[in-house]
Amino acid sequence: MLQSATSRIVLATRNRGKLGEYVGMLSTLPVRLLTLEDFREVVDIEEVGTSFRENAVLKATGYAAQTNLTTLADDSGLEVSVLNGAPGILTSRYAGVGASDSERINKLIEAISATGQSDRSARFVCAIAIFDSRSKGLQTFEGSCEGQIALTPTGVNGFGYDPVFIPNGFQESFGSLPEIVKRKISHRARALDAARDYLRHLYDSHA
Ligand code: ITT
Repeated sequence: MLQSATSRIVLATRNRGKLGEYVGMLSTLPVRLLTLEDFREVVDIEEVGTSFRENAVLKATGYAAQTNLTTLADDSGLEVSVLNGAPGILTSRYAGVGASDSERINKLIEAISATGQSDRSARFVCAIAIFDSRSKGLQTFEGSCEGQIALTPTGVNGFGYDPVFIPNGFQESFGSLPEIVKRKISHRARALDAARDYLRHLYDSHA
C-alpha cells in the first residue's frame, strides 16, 4: 500500500518502556511512528482524570491538538485486590513524583504485607485512546492482565512493576519471562489487539 502524507501516528508517551512495546507491537502497521521527542515544543498534559480511560483521552486529545497528527495515548496501571484496587490511576506516582521503580515496588510490597492478608492477586489495566486528526474522531480500547504480586522482585525485562508481576498461568514475573510473552498477553497487548481493526481501517482510509 502507498503511504500518504497523513500515514503517521504519534505515540504520545514519555515512558520509554511503553514506547518500546508499542514500536514492537505496531511494526506490521503501514504507518510511520513518531514520538513526543519528534516535537520539541510539546507541553506535558496533566493526568487529572478519574479513570484510566479519562486520562488516556486527555493525553490523546491534548497531544493531538499540539501536533495536528493522529495520536495514540496509553494510560495504565496496577490494581491490587487487598489494596482495594490501589495504586490504580496513581500507579506511576505511587511513591511520589520522581521516585524510582524499585522505590515504588518496595512501597507496594510493604503495603500488601501490612494488610496481613495472603491474597496477592492483582491486575494490570491499560486504556488506549486514539484521536484521528482527520475525522476528529476519538476511540478508546481497554485490556487487562490478571496475575499475582511476587514476594520479591526478579528479572530485568520490561519496566515499572514487571519484576513483581507474575501473570496467571506462569511461574515467573514479566521481569523474568521472555519479552515476547509480555507482548502477547499483557494488558497493553490486549488493548492494542482490540484497537487493531480500527487502526487498519484508519490507515486504509488514509492511503
Ligand atoms: P506516559 O503518561 O508518558 O505514558 P507514565 O509512566 O506516566 O507515562 P501512566 O501514567 O500510564 O504512564 O502510568 C503507568 C504506570 O503504571 C507506569 O509508570 C508503570 O509504573 C506502571 N505500568 C503500566 N504498565 C506497565 C507494565 O506493562 N509493566 C510494568 N509497569 C507498568
